[in-house]
Parts: sequence; C-alpha cells; structure tokens
Amino acid sequence: MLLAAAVLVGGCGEPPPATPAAPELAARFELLANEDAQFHARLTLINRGPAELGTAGWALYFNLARQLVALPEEAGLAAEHLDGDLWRLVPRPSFEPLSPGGERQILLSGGGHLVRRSDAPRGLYLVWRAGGVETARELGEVSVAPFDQPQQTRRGSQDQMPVPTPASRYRDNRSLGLLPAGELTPLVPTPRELRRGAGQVVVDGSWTITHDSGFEAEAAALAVELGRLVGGELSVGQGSGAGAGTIRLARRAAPPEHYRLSVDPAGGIELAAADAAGIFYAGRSLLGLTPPAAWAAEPGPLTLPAVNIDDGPRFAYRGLHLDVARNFQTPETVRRLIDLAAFYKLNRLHLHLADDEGWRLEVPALPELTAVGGRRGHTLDEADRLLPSLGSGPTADHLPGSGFYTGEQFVEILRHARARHVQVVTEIDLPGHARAAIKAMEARAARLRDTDPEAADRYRLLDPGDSSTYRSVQGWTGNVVDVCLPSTYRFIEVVVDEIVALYQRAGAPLEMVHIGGDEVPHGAWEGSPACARRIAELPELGGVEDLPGHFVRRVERLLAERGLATAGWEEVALRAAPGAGESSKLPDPELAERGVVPYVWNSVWGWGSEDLAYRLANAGFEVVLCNASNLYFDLAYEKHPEEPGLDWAGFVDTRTAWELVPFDLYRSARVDRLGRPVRAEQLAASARLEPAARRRVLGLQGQLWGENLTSPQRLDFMAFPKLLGLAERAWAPAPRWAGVDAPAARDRQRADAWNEFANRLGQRELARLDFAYGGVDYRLPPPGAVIEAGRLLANSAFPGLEIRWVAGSGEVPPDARPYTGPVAVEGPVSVAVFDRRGRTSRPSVVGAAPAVD
Ligand code: TNX
Repeated sequence: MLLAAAVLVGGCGEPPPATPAAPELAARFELLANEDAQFHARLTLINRGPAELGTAGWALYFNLARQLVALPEEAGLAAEHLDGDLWRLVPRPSFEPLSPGGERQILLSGGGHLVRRSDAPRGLYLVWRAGGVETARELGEVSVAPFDQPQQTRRGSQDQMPVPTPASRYRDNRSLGLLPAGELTPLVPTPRELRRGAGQVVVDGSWTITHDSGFEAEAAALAVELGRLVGGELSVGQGSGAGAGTIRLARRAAPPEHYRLSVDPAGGIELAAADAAGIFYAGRSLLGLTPPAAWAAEPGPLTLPAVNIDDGPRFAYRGLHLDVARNFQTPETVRRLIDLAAFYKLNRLHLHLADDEGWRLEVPALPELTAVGGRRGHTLDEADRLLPSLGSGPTADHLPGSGFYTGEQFVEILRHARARHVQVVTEIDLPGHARAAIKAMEARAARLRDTDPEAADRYRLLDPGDSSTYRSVQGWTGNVVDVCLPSTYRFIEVVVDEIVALYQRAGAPLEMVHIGGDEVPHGAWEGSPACARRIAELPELGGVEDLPGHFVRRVERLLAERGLATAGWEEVALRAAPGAGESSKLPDPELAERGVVPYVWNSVWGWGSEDLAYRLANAGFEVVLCNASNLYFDLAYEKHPEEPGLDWAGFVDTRTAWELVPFDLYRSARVDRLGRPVRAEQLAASARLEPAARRRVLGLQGQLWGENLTSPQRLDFMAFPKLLGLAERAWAPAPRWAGVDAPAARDRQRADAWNEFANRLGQRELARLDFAYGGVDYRLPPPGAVIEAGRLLANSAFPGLEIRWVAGSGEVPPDARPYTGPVAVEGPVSVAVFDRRGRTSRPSVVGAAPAVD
C-alpha cells in the first residue's frame, strides 16, 4: 500500500510542476539465513502502479543497521551507503525495467545478523526524477515474512539460545505459583520495614490534609492526587491537626528521602520526614497502598490497610535514561514518564538530547542546531535537514524523526520533574555521536560565509582540512567533533550556558552535565591539521590516543568554572595505557580527583570489562551502574523474532533488571548474550568491589536507547514492567538471597523472591498501570501452554494475569474463554494473557505443527 506522502525534495512550498506519475512500489522482505557473521535476505519489489520502473532516474532508499555486501553485476542494481544506516539501491544500465504488476527479487547480504522483525529494513522511499524535478515518495510498511526457521533466528554457530515456545514458557513459568494476595508486599519498591496493623482506613473527600511548614507543595499535590481517586479535592491547611479524618504531613528528623508512614484506623494517616522528598515518597507509598482497582473505577472512597512503614532508599541515584535523539519523544510523553518513574521512587531522568541522528534542545544563539539538527528528511546535502535514519522516511517535520524542545518546553519538563523530586541530567554527547551538531554548525557556517566570514567559523566543529577516515559503530562518518579547535569549546560554552539558564528559569537544581564521551571511532582526528599542531605543541599529548582525555579535561574545567560537575559514559574515565592498545585502558586517577562521574555500561558477559565499574570505583571514581546486560531496556525482552529491540548485550526482561546484584555483579550472571552459561571461573580474575568503595556506587540507571522507540506505545512496551525491576533494586534494601554464598541455595532463595515479586506485578501493580497516568502499554508476556493428554495447561509469567483461550491458531479475542485450569481441547488452540483493558499478549498457539507462538 502506498502512502500519500509525496514530497518535493528541498521543496519550498510551491506545487510541483506536472510530472509523469512516479512508479508506485511496494516491498516484501524475507530473511533467508544467518551464517556466522553474515545474513542473506531477499527484498522483493512489486510494481503496483501504471508506470514502468525504468533503467535510470530513480533510487530506492531505506534504513538498515548493517553493512551490505556489494551486489553482483547481474542484479542490475548497486547498493550504496549514504551514511549511518541509510542505504540506497540505484539501477545500473543492465537493470531490466520492472513493468506494472511485475515483481523483482533482490538478494541482499551483509555483515552481522538479522533475527527479528524489528531488524528488517524500514523507512523505504523511492526518489524519482522526471522533467528535472525530484520527488520522494514513501513506500508503505514493508511486509516482513515471519522468522520461523532456525536458520533465521540463530545468530551463527555459537548461538545456543533457543527461541521461546509455548512449551518452554510453560516449563519456565512452572517455577512460579499463585500466592495468596495477603502474603504479598503491597508496594513496589519494597520498603525497608513494613508492619501491618489491624483493620482498615477509608479515605474520602471529607478528609483534610494538614502539614508542617515547608511541605505546602507536597500537601497541595497530594490533595489533587488523592482527590482524583476519591473524587473532589481534599482540603489543605497548615497546622498540627491529626487524628481520624486527617492526613498529616509532619516534619521529623530523618536522613534525606527517608520517611515514615502510618495508616491507623484510630489515629488517621501520618507522613513524616525531614525533607519534602521524604514526604513525597511517603505520598507515593500511600498511593501505592490503594487498591489497584481504585485507579480504574469511578472515583470513590479508598480503603487502605492499616500499616506502619519506615523506609528510605538504598541508593541516592535511582535513574532512568531516555534517548530522545534517535527518535524524538514529545514533552507530554516525557512528563508522563517522569510521573511514572517518580511513582516508583526513581529520582533521576537522564535525557540524551543529542546524538548523530538529532539535536533536540533549542539554543537560540545557534538556531541551526534545531532547525537543521532537529529535522530529518530526504536530502543529499544536509543543508537544511539531516538524512533519514531509523525508518524516519523522506518527509521532514513529523514525529518521531523530527522534533525538538523549545526552551519553554524544556523548562516545563524541568519544573515538572522538580515537583516530583526528579533531577534531570542533561546529556550532550561529545566528542563522538555528534553528527547532528556538526552538520548544524556546517549549515550555520554556510549561512554566514559570504556576509560575515569571521562569524561563520566561530562555532564550527570540524576542520575542513581534516582527512581522517573512520566509521562509528552505527555506521556514521564525520560524527566526531574536532577537539583541537577553539571553536569547539566556544560551541560547548554557548550550549552549557543555555542549559544553565534554562535550569535557572525552572528553579531546578543543576549539579552536573553529562558530556557523553562514548564510542569515539578509531581513526578520528588522525588527519586533523589542528590536532597535529596541538600534539606537537603540548608535551602531555603523546598522540591521537591522548586526545579524548585532553577533551574531557578541558570540558571538565569549563564546567567546573560554572560550578558544575562532569559526568559521562565510562570512556571519560579511562586513559590509554602507555604503549598498550585500545583494549587495555586504565582508570585515569586525575579525573577521579576532579570528581568526574562515569556511567558504566559495557558489562557484556565474556567481553572482558565486566569489572570496569569496580575498577573505577576502587580507583576513586563515583560511578553509576548502567550495566547493558541487565539495565539496557532497549534490548529485546527475549529471543523471539516478534520482540522488538536490540540484542548486542543479550536480552533484558523484568527479572534481568530485578536480579542485578550491585555490589557483586557476577552474582547477576546467568547466560551470556548467546545463551551460553557464564561460568564462575570465567570471572575469577575480575576485580571485586572493595568494601571501602561501596559508597562510591552512587546507584543504578535503566537505559532507554531510542533506535526502536518509534512511538509512545513502543516506549511503554520497552520500559514497563522492566522499570519496576530497576526500582526494586535501586530503592529496596539488599535482598537476602544476594548475600547467600552457596550458589544452589542462592538460586532457590532468589527463585522464591522472584515468585513473590512476579505475583506482586501480576496481582497488583500491572492492574494499577492499566489505568494510572492514562494507562501504560506495558508488555504482556505470552503465556506458557502445552496440551497434555488432550488437555490444555497454561500459565503466566506474572501469576494473577488473566489467561484466555480460543480454538484455532489465530488471535485471541477479548470474549474468549477464561482459562481457569486444565481443560479438554481438540485441535490447535490459541492462548493469550490479557490486561484489564482488553489488551492482549501475542498468542501462544499449541496443538498445531509446527509450534509457533
Ligand atoms: C550503545 S552504550 C550506545 C548507544 C546505543 C546503544 C544501543 C552507549 C554509551 N552507547 O549509542 O544507542 O548502545 O543499545
């Protein structure tokens, strides 16, 4: 199917002159096989229109995050890499025209594997030239053939991980069991201490909130929040009124963010803390104690259990990272995510505002940053927009490829966060991952070149004489700023000063700026004349390998002059070991002393830097654990071809996040990215966290990288319920199982603890999320199912979720029969898990051959 989105390339709003009809193409994609380091696929083009697709004058563009192998001559087409993940197929003279109704198969091979639907080419569009005019037209979504054969889902000969099936899910879920509701901890995350009392308290609109001074904002916000549930707004008054019918917010000595909450049938409700954050978290717990059904129903009286809670966080830093550069998320989406993160007591939102594929924050002094760097659409010169990436298509100015926050919108996000005790950590990724900024500053230079040549170069990020060649992990060339140009630091100053001003306007605390620093491709700066001069001038620079450290030092000084600390990905804390290669980088003690905070991510089991967080903390750095293998929420939940996401560090589901052991990560290891068991001996030589360095583990952060966050629904799906596992680990005290040395006993205790947590989600929290904050589109796990002796047996990964089934092998409709226990069936059946809004998981089909789910 064709979309009507035809655009005039570089169009200025005038209607296109009449041109012959552009060919109307549709496409099918089929992955044929993966080998050890290569995939083979078939792309079929179908001519759906009345015009022939000829031997010249067109090109088919698409995004694919792999390196394609050159096509053979007889294909009649050449595959050309534009940059990043953008490719095009152009006809050669030998191309045999494709007539209306015809189909053409193109065999594509490339490096790496394609093992799931979300790996397929996306954002296909045809650019067609006629009468001197170029037109770009989107093809509809590519129809992707199922990945249901082992050669399609195996990532080479080392891949030992099976694709989950209804039967394997059934086996896995058998270690779980439905627990009585009364045995479940009624809150996520688990409080330090919770004592149940006798009886209940019923809160309605007649209740009053009283508060000590300093808690005005918390009282007002709680009145609104509770008011939404009970109907009407509770009245608020300063003073010490307490007792039945009163919710009192009292000040009492306690560490930061700690609180006490008592719900007492005789004495009313009291929230007590030393700071507003503590009162806020007491409020979250109060709201968390409400029955989940209250969030769905019409407002009415709330029944709360009598409890006494004494609580406080395990870690001071409890973060969620969101990449809005690859795919933009609207201010509303970000504010709602803040609400949800804060509800589960997270207190940092790390916003990744700039990367190769986009710059998302307005900086009035540098308008091209958003005018060019915040837009993607078809272009070859990138004079007024960036290339399409990640499926964003030819048309500029629509979500999620294009978009940015105005200063006002950003201030609004900061205020929203501040009111919920969430600090926003702003990241501008430099010196690599910076292509959007580089292209924007090139556009600025071009604008000013003739009128004001001096101003034109003032903020340039590259040296036009630089002959370096390199390619980043994501396939980009030209994505590293020149760290030897004074203009680069002028640029950073302008951006940082704008960030500081926006935080001030919002009245939001700004303690540090995150400067990225990750994945600078090998080869950058080698041909930079400015860097050659700099290396010759400065004795401390031995060569190009010392430039990342040089950059971090300069930016650190620039930030320190403004009273700001420097954070960055783990790379910022490392320096090249004298005489050694890339792989043996060492902690840079001088930067530890300067208080640079590394966010440690590359913990992939078997890659050799599993212990980096500990080596850095032992060397004096304060660190944030971002472990890709446990906390990268952009990784697919599991190795199923219908699960969207990446898998370079393995798979991450709610349990993977939940079972992280911050002070002994090796206890979090089960299988590596290919499903091979991680053996203790493998990690024997890894550094351990020294007891004295524990306090330097500031906390944990979940990462939502944006390559696949193409809609708010997809964001919800990748983030929830994983975020609840993270919240549990970041806030709750260390679980007992984590301290058990004997592996078998630890596994047993962990399994019991997981069962309780899985029940808490299945019976309580997911039901709340169905309706809270507009409803969260969390992932529903497909059920386990088998047919044994003619009877269907089914179970769910979150006991308590509703399971329904229907005869046949299709979708499971909302009115399908509820599964309440083993039931006799004939022929294939489809089974699915349902939420309270009628959303379903993918169906698990059993009794049909071959078993697919
Ligand atoms: C690695 S981890 C990246 C990001 C990607 C992410 C995808 C890190 C600091 N860089 O640029 O988006 O993997 O999982």
